[in-house]
Amino acid sequence: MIKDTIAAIASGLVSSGIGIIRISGPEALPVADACVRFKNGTLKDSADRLARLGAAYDGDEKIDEAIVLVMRAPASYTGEDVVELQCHGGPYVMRRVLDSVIKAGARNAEPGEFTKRAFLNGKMDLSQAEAVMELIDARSEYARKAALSQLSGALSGRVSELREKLITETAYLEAALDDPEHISLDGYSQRLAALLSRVLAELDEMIESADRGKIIREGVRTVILGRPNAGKSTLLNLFLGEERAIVTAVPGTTRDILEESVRFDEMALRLIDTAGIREDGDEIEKIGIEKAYDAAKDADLVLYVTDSSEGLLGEDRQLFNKVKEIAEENGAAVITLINKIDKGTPFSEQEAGDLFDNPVFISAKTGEGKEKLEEKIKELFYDGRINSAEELIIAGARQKEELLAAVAAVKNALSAIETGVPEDFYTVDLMDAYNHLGRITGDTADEALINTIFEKFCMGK
Ligand SMILES: Nc1nc2c(ncn2[C@@H]2O[C@H](COP(=O)(O)OP(=O)(O)OP(=O)(O)O)[C@@H](O)[C@H]2O)c(=O)[nH]1
Ligand SMILES: [Mg+2]
Repeated sequence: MIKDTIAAIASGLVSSGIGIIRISGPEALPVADACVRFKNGTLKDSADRLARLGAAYDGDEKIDEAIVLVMRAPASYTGEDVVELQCHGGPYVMRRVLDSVIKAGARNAEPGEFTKRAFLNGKMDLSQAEAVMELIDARSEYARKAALSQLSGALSGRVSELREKLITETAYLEAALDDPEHISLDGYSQRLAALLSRVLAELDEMIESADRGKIIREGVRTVILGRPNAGKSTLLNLFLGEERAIVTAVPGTTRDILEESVRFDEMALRLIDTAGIREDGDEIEKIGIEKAYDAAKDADLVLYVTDSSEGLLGEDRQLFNKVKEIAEENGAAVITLINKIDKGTPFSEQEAGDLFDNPVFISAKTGEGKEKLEEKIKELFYDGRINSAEELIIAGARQKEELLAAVAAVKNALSAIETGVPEDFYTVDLMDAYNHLGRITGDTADEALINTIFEKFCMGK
């Protein structure tokens, strides 16, 4: 049973128009009463839901004006009595109000503790609670939609359906084993095998969604590579719309890795600018080149930039082949940018296509060709891989592990059926799959798992 009352700044410690101090727990109303005053009356006997102008006090000292919101249990975010004080959004003001609330008997909330209470009070399941953070962290339209659909229970719904099937079969099996005179298992194994194959297919689909999901959540990890002076930093700046990276006519300008997030359409890219690759750089440059190769190793996409005004240099092709090898080894896609077309291009698209993968003609300086590049990225990473927005169900890394464990258990059951092992052996596997899926929704989650999930939350959520 949760007995204590918690409080935190829910709106983040940055200057903003309004700052919100959230109080939740059985003593939320008396605690708030001790630190707010109204023209008349108190919160103790307020309506179930209330919004009222008052003032936040520390003892007899007025700290700020505040709109006071009351949401009584169970109709609140946490399922407990909740009071929110909306004061002015200055970090200092909010701290003073929070201090006063703590003095009045609340305790500082741990990160994610409000949402953890919502979970413990049955307001949402574990995958929905995880979706709260995903929605806060969403960097693109796809990420937002995926998080919202998980928050609305789409993933939990599918997982629960599968669990339902597994438990129904287990119950039937056990009943039959207990009462073989009345319940026959003739032909049952075949029916069960067919059902488990369908379950497997669904699990596989969800696992696949997790792999796509990483790109949707975090953005396409895009590493810009090429020879010195090809225009890599200019390209980064073009995407950012500002002079973020230093650009000069001197080859070897960029020495270190530079990482920035950009958005276009419904997607997000993590763009990584690197040092131009050549043999004869100085010591600093050599370290930069090392880092460039390292970055390429965990890229989803490599943008290989070449200076077309220099013609089709042999060095460029050599480096391209090396980069392509690294990309292929690590499962990354490659797009070649034939850059500086504003200076005129001494070769055709056909010739570029023969030498390089996915060539896109572009001028990083003028922006010509940027749309074609975006189209290409969309084609490689999004088209046909993302279902319609409404059914955007994407499993996260943690969920994927449980799905994989469930797959292993279902496969065990299937091979037990195949080898004709007695029925009571498969119930163990079915229950195993059932329990792993339960860790996604939280039905079978232990305290340690729950704690590790909520520890990652931000303060005040
Ligand atoms: N005309 C023209 N010049 C460009 C274009 N892109 C880059 N440049 C110029 O090429 C030079 C090198 O550009 P950078 O963006 O610094 O090239 P880089 O690949 O980052 O070079 P390093 O950091 O040295 O590896 C600069 O003078 C840019 O202004 C382009 O599309 N057209
Ligand atoms: Mg550069």
